[in-house]
Amino acid sequence: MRKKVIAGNWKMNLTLEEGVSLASEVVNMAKDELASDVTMVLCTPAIHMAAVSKLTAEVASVHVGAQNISEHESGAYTGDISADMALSTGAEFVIIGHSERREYHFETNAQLAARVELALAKGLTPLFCCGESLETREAGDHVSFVTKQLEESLYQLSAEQMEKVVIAYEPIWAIGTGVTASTEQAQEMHKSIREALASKFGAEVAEKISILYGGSMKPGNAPELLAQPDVDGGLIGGASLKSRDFIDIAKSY
Ligand code: 3PY
Repeated sequence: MRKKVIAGNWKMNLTLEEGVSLASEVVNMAKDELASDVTMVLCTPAIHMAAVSKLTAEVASVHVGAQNISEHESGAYTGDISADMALSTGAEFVIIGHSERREYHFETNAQLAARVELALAKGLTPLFCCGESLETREAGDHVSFVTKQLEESLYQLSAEQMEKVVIAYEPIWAIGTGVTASTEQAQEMHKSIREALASKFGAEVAEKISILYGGSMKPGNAPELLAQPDVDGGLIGGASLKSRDFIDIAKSY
């Protein structure tokens, strides 16, 4: 059985007070309503993580994640967050390679490979993001583009390390646009990601890896997306900022 993971990416939203209030609503709703086999992750801005971790400690199914870490252990990297710093707040997960970071911060596949390795070495679970632009999809190159992202950031891992990674497929054209990939498009890509992982790490490893869909997932489309055989969860943007919507997505399996 693969892990069912519903992760919220708050991005650069909410003051500390607003974030604590949202997290506390999510924790209370999760306690009352959430099935025990669903793992929820709140990927908050870095300054919220310690306070939110105190709240999520009350419920086994809700965890905290960082939105990024540095590939360096520590040092003169102004503004960056290290894996140890994230861990010290209580975070257990970390998003690596979100398309917004690839685009606005020019993160490369090689840099992301180093971050995935460091996260694993420190005991953080990487939520590794991949996904193609509209241009790439329209050119019919989406499968080869995403496979290359996997090859260049994950294929250096051992099978044992790979089993600990969660993948999030996020087509860039569906992020923050309100456009969602059709269930067929999502399933096709998730299946091809699993096949690529199987050919590199073996079918047994690939079968264990949770692959999340990200890109305008909301309560209305979550049940259909989560019903696809290779869609194991979601990385949720805007809808994770509303406690009711976020919990309803997690109840959509
Ligand atoms: C979105 O759905 O907008 C996301 O980017 C989730 O990470």
